[in-house]
Amino acid sequence: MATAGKVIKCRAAVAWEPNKPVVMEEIEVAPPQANEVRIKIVASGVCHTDLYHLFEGKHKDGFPTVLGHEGGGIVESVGPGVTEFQPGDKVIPLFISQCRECRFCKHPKSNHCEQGWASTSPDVMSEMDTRFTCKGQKILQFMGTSTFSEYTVINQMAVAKIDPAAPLEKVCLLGCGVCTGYGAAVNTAQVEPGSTCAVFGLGAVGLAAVMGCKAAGAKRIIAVDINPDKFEKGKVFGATDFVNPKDHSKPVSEVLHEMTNGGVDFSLECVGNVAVMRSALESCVKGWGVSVLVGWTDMADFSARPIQLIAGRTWKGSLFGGFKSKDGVPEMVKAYLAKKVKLDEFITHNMTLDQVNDAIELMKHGQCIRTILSISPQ
Ligand code: CXF
Ligand code: ZN
Repeated sequence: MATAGKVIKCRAAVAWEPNKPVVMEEIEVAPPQANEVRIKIVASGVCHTDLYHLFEGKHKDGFPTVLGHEGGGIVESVGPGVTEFQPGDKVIPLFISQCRECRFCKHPKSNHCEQGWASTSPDVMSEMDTRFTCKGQKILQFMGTSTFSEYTVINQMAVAKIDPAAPLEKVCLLGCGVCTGYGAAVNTAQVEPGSTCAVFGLGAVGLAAVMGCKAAGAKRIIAVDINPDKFEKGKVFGATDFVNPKDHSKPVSEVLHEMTNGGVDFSLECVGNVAVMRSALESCVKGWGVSVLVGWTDMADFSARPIQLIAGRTWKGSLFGGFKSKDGVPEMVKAYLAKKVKLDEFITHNMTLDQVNDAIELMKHGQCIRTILSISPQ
């Protein structure tokens, strides 16, 4: 490549400060250093976590940054020591790494690799080390990825090589939301055939959780959302029953207990709201019910009565659906190509990177499931 070893000037959406529209800027992207890969980003989804950082997060040191962490692209060049990737490879950036060497990578039950940004700066959700500059200033890389940019640089332990036949403008969704929801059902809850499940929140993560419950053989999947417009999509992914908590005067957990003769086997919270987390737990059946926290927030504590767990319920959480990222993403890409996993149905809008602020507004007002931004031509 003519650009290998050189600084690339390209376009990126820079979030200079919280609560402000992002700004399209020309940035400089340094060549990849040892064990790093420079990637031309082709497409990126807009995930709620991008908005969380911009509008809700703790905002400690997390700016200026380039948001975006649900992308797909093509390797432009590789740094010294990289043997696994070559220019032209199709890849998905990973916001949790898989170094394969740390205690967590070696343990079969965890995907919490110790090597990535999340182990050093989970509060600010930004990586301090960066290959970006703009107007003489260092620009942080959000969640170690930054996919709202034509080019980015990522350590190879946080990049997954995928099937060259995969359409990047669809499989980019496997970089966050779809793996997060699907894996929470399949890997973390370990939903069983014939079981009854409840999914709270029908955004992309919740819909993917519904799809995971169905794939695992659940017989009944109760979708819970305060916006009934989302129920139609819920049906597409396999939901069998629909509950709008606003239609009932009693707590939604009581409604679910009545519908299921004592509570669901598995519940998944896909909102990121501590009151909903409690409802999801309380909706489970005593004795064996399992409730999984999938939605993200670090702004409030949660609470519940100890009897809920003493009575035999299990409360657990899931990050990136429990998938070991470098292993899991290529497998999910294969599952999409084999039509075992849906992706197209999540996409409600397609835009260009220049329209990123419109995409952010849509998401902010709950008017989309996923917008795909096209970033660079393939
Ligand atoms: C995120 C949620 C916040 C912590 C890291 C993972 N999921 C994707 O957006
Ligand atoms: Zn995300």
